[in-house]
Amino acid sequence: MTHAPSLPTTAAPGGHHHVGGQWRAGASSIEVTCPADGAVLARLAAGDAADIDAAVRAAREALAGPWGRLSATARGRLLCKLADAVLRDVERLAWIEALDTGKPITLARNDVKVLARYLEYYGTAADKVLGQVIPFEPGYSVKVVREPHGVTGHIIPWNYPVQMFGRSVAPALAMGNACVVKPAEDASLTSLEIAALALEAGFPAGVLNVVTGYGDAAGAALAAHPDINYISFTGSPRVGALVQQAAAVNSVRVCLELGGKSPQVVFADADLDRCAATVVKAITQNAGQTCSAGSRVLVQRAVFDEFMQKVAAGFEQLRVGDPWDDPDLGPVINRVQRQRVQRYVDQAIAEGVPVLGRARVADSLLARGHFVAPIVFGPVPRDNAIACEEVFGPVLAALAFDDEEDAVALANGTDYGLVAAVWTRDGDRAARLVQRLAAGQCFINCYGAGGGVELPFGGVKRSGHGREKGLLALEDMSTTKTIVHFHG
Ligand code: TXE
Repeated sequence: MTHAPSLPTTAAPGGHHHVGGQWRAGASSIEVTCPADGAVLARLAAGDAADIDAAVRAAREALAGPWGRLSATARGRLLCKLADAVLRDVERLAWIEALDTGKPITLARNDVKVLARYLEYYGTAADKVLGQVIPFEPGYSVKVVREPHGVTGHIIPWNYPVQMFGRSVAPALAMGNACVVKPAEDASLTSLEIAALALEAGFPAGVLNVVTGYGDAAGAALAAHPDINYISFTGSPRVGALVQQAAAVNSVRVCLELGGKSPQVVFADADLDRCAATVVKAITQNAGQTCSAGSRVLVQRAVFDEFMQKVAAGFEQLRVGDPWDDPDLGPVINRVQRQRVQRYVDQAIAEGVPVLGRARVADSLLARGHFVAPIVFGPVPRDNAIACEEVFGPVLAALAFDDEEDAVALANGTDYGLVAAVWTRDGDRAARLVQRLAAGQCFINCYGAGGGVELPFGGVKRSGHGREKGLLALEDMSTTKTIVHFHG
């Protein structure tokens, strides 16, 4: 296909939020463009504190209404019905997502299916969250029950909008919270569609509200709102700190997922071919705009050249193109992100860091879209910016290490700690290594492992705190009440 398809029909009228089960007109509007060709797709409402306030009130009213009295089983059924509606609309939602974010259509389809999987997973788990009975003094019965926080806020980034929606919102709904979602200004279209589908699936009005707009207005108002009880944020460390500060004023619990500089540690005895293919994909999928992107590869010196030749060959074969041509990777999200990535690349080149390989991007694409050429550097000096900072683009930094001790020091040597991988045929070494790696998720001889919704996920150090995905998310999305009954 050489021409962009047009945006599928949307339930959302342009310039509206979804609050209290209704479309709410916004004060002014944001132009939505496709990152691949700049085509104008839609207009979004630029929400402000009044819109956030209306959404929080709608959520509070929903908690006081039938939603607050629904059984866990009934809540779960609604989530499963929403999953069915999402699966029925996979094509429509995937095309909206692909055009809005620039990601290849196959990746967008997968993201929508992952959303459905989150809804189904937490829908079927909703009535399996158990409490505790605690032995205490004679004459007392003590139990601990799990309760929802109340109104939960969800600030979502633009890199995987539908997936992040599912990851953050599905466990919150399963536990009986009412949600206010602030999607990223660069990728809000699918969030509005999911809100409309939730209403169709039978969720009471006000349970799931979406306020679009800029971070420093709508996002900041949500983080600082005195009547929310929990906030989940995925984005940059800078804004994560702002969100945590704002929430601290109201003593609101925060879950932060702030990205990473995730290392893959490759020993000489690894399956180098399978590893090289995985390393290429882990930093180029979604144009490198993935919190868990494998942005550093640490290679044992003895096989550095041999292994990096394979990785470089993989980079050179990558197809960069428009989302509708289903390439390996599309453009990055916007002009600012493209400039940010390009600055890192230009600086590394100016500093003389060797380029091992890069993919070609057609001039016609570069002229009209926010495309960047995937590139691999190495050996990168250990203190170089591209070895330490999150670039959030298809830029891989390769570094050499000597032995296990050196590998651990290098792997743990950044401010981040989200994901790490070890590649070796020596099982004992792999077990030793993962014990010492500072990361919330460790992989052995694989990476990303299909991104299973069942696998708890979250960071240590500056990658954030709190746990999403898996059953642990249900704990994060709820609080406990201890009930002490004296009966003599
Ligand atoms: O993120 P922001 P940006 C990283 C990545 C990227 C960098 C900048 O390194 O290059 O961050 O991206 C909302 N109060 N990640 O500028 O600004 C904003 O509207 C409340 C990693 O886009 O953090 C959006 O909804 N909210 C990452 C969300 O925060 C505010 C995903 C994220 O935007 C706000 C994205 C404020 N003051 C970027 N300001 C990951 N961990 O996956 C902005 N927002």
